[in-house]
Amino acid sequence: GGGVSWWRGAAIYQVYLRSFADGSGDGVGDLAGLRARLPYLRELGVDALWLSPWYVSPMADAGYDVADYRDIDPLFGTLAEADALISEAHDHRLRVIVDIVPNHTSDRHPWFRAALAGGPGSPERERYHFRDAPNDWPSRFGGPAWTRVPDGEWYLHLFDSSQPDLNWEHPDVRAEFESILRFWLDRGVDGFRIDVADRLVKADGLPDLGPGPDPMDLPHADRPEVHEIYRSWRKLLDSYPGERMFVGEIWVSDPARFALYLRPDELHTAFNFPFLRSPWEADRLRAVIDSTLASHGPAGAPPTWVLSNHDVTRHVTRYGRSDTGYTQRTRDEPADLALGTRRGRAAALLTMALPGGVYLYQGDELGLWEVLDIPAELRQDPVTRRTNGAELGRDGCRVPIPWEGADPPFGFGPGRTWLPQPPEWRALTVAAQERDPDSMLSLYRTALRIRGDEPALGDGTMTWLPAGPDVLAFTRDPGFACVVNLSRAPIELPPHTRVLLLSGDLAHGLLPPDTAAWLQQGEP
Ligand code: ISL
Repeated sequence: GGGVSWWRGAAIYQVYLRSFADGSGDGVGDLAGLRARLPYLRELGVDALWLSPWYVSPMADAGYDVADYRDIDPLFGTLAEADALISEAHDHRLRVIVDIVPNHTSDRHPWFRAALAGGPGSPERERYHFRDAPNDWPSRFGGPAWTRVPDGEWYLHLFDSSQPDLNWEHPDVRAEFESILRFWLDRGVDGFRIDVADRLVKADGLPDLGPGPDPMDLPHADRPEVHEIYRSWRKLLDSYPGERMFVGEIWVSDPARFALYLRPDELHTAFNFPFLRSPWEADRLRAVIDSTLASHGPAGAPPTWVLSNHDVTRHVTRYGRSDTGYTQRTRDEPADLALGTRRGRAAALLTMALPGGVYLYQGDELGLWEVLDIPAELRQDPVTRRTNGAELGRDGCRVPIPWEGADPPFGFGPGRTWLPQPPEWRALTVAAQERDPDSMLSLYRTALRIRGDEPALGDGTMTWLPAGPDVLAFTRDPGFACVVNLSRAPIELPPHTRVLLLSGDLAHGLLPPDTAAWLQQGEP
């Protein structure tokens, strides 16, 4: 509705640039490819794009290892093309959110090079965490979080060894990131996605985790001092015209601690990972929806709903498995893709009907599944290497988008793609799905159109309706209801309602299992 900040109810589409569309012909997606496909995104009906990192990078972690925060990697294009993308997106009424990576730089960043050259005790080393000896912290990507340099000192990296953690106690670090935020705000971006937002500050003295770390007092995550950074970032952002926003990548499981990031003078929104992690079970989903609403209520921040991103197993695959783990741990967990797709369709309607904002990861709207059979030698995620192949890594959710045609590269670009696409994706190309009114793409387009027109949807409140076991049913005012059947049996729709949209056909007037309905409530 009028007057409400756009980001409170926005549908935001994650563009994973290297896998979206290839304009240059090198097999990697880029800004030229994205610019050519902006009409597709406008047509889809999303409000904003979040672009994964596009900065100069040696690409050890697909760009989450930044060597220059003020320029575009040549793999993706130029700064002039980034400017053009921002202005063309705005012409298409799409806002642009960029990814900021403040926890660590690349080991090729001039600061880290200077720190290596400066040697032990040099002021350049103080911008990172150098020590005589490591502590017991593990890297998130496997192995220890410490690497030794030739002069004998060790540096901290919570992720890959090519991603040294910055020391956020250092005034240079604070000043530099405020300057980087201004650089991109001045170029017209509408917001920032903050990478690993809860990890920036580490406990004094970098104490060991010990045998049973206290989950409420971790030395490497969610330190109380981190909030001061976001208070100053918020002031900076608010000094710019227009409604710009932050979305934090916050993996803090305690709802009260999570909510602290969403105080009115900190971040506008954060990704809802507890929802992403939930298996396709009504009771679990209901509980996570309730705790989400409870944790967002006090701060007044809108919730977000996320099904997939570039770090997790695609939800069509997750929902088609009995083990619903969200990380790519093991090799050959089978998935029933027909079941996962049916549930994915219902989940799309569920997330788009819940109060707040919704995130789509590119390919969600096509029903893409996790690609499990990428040959080991083609895998690029450092997770695969650091765990010696024990973990599959995240390449399977990063496979290039199939646009059109009967064979790979499916119009992604002229030649071979940086990761191989499954030939079966010929049924899932944009072109094939545009022709099919029952396709996932058609469902997303219709749902996003209704969501944009319907005053009840987006920001606001919801009320649970009484429903049978394993059924989620709720209303949004005025006059909108959503029913999701997670049971094994068909169910009746609530009385005095008219169907607006279904994720699957009714059977004899009943809503089948793993199917969702959007309904208009009215008089009998
Ligand atoms: O700790 C986690 C979950 O409990 C991880 O998911 C972790 O927070 C996540 O992997 C962080 O991801 C982000 O930063 C990484 C990068 O590789 C990811 O792609 C990015 O989304 C390092 O920059």
